[in-house]
Amino acid sequence: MEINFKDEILKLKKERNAIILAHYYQRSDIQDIADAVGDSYYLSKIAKDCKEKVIVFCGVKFMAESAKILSPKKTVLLPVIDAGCPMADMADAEGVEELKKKHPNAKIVCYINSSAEVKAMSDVCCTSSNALKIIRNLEEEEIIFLPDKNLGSYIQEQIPEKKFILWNGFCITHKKVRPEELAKAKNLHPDILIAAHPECEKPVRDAADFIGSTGEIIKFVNKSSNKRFLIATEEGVLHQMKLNDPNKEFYIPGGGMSCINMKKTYLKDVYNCLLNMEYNIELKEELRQKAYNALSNMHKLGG
Ligand code: CIZ
Ligand code: SF4
Repeated sequence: MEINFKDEILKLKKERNAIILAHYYQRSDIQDIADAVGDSYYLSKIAKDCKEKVIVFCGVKFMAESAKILSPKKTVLLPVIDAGCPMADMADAEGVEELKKKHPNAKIVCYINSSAEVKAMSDVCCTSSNALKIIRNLEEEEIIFLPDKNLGSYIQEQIPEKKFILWNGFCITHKKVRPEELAKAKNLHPDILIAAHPECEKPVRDAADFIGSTGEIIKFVNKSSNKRFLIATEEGVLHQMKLNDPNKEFYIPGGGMSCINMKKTYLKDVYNCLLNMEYNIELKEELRQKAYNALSNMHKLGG
């Protein structure tokens, strides 16, 4: 007999006293069964404050790790063990240590897309929705920012009075966008509005009408009375936009922008995750406490 994954997930979720969190980049059917859908900042706040004992994190590993760092007493499950983030993997603790020695007066700000080890070496964490606020709130003039050089250079453009030392990481999904695709869309539909994520490269950001995090892009689209939008970020965000505004038209550069890791999670994985209570995220307590400081500072400075 075929399993109705949706019904079984809802049943198991109750039995396990679990909450299902889904990132905006997840598949539509995963977003539809989730208790909360959002960006990593919003989801990390829910993970911190929720009453459920089990958190099923439909996203990539650094997100589930962040939930565990914030809620160590809860069981945090990642449905697909190899759903990672290549950008997060581009930074390592040894490299951060070296930079720290070279720039002893700098504050280390890490994008939430980083490993627990890198967070543990950092002073404060940020996401694309709170990075500007957090860095403006820091007294230090020198900032080591990692791992995303594109988000880093975007922040640098907005806060020119500070000195930035940027790591050389990038998102492979956002790197694929070419500025020609944006120009082509404008030629084809002169009324189109282009929204881009700051993980895109500078020529793409420069060609956009709006730059923001996933949540900010969704808000921008929702508030606008325009009909057509080109969205330069992972295409999962279109699901909430279409639910909010079914009459608007949405386009993606190159016809598609999909993060293979975000798309590894299917309903059957969420079902197996709740059935077998796997994959359990565990962290050494010393590492967790150090990484906690960076995340807790993010909530203090970016709240
Ligand atoms: O912070 C996040 O959730 C990511 C990865 C993107 C965004 O802008 O929301
Ligand atoms: Fe990582 Fe980019 Fe995928 Fe986000 S979209 S999880 S930054 S590879």
